Amino acid sequence: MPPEGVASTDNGSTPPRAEERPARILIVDDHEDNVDLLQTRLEAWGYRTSTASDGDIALRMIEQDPPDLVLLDVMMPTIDGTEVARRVKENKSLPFIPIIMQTALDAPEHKVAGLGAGADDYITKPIEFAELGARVKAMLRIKRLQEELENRTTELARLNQQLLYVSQTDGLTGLRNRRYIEERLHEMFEHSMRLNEPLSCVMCDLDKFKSVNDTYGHQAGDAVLRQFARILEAEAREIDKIGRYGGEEFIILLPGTVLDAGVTFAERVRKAVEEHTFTFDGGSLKRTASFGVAGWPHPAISHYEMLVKTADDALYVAKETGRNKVVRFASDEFNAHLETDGATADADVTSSALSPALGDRPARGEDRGAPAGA
Ligand code: GH3
Ligand code: MG
Ligand code: MG
Repeated sequence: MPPEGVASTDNGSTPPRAEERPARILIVDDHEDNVDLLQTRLEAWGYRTSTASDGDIALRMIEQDPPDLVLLDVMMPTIDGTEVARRVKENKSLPFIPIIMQTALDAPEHKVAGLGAGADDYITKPIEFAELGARVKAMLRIKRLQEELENRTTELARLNQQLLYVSQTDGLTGLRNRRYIEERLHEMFEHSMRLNEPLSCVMCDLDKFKSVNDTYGHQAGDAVLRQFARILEAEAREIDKIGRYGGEEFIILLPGTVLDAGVTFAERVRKAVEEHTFTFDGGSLKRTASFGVAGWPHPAISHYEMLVKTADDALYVAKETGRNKVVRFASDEFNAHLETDGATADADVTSSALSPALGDRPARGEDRGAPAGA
């Protein structure tokens, strides 16, 4: 009989392969003679065995050190085999353990009860050894397939997690990428409208960043971007969403935050950037950043895309009016700039989100490009 889980010839004389330990079978029977007989035969086939003389002991052994298969007698004192099968199959902390019930030939109801309780197969007494060998082998094959399936499922879930992370993350800074932020923004905006909760959006962009690359090289530029990301993380709250929106442009979504508080946050970040000395391999440098802040509720903002657009417009004004500053959407400064910029926008109408002056300029997104490694 060539048993499963043990490489062996039909007479079971070949020792198990070294890399694969032979399957361990728990024999549960209250008749010592039966136990001895089964144990001798299974061990002769190369399996490892352990034995239990009643259901209580069997359950304890299974829980402590789950065997690969249980050969389970039905009629036993204390807990009978059907109950043992039921408890083993109910215990979700256990791996899949095939159970073969040993039932009396004249008690078909035992087969029905055993299979109903979760046994995987049965064999009738007196036991025909050729049949026992075949059934044990078949059950161990199923167990191995089951384990392979579980391993693959676990691996697949791990890979899916990894894929999800990569698809949402900016490779250079480790921040969320634009796609992720836009998805969250959509959700957060809907949520805010539903619960009438404020939501602020900060767009920020490093000032004269191109010159970092031009003067110190791209590696130094990358180092600055990474450090800038860490400053944003240090200043934001756990619930805020920080993302890299483009090359050297970042976005922060601040749920439950009114425009004033969004401006305070941006001002704090601005100061932190101004005070920070960026270091890179071979040197250090100082840089500043500009910020545009918009917040819902605002009459000009009725759609989540408009929240980003208005923050971006404010950022544009911050750049135009000197950099290293925070500009609030629809503030006096914002509106005054639009007027000098040749727009007809009226601060009270607050239609500037879509004003010709800002609408005509090249969309900031166009020169953003895809961030390296995003
Ligand atoms: P401004 O103050 O108006 O924002 O000027 P700026 O130089 O920061 O802006 P500009 O748009 O002229 O240049 C942005 C530069 O950012 C150009 C691009 O090469 C650089 N950049 C974009 N992504 C990366 C990146 O991943 N790594 C590095 N090192 N540079 C990047
Ligand atoms: Mg019995
Ligand atoms: Mg810039």
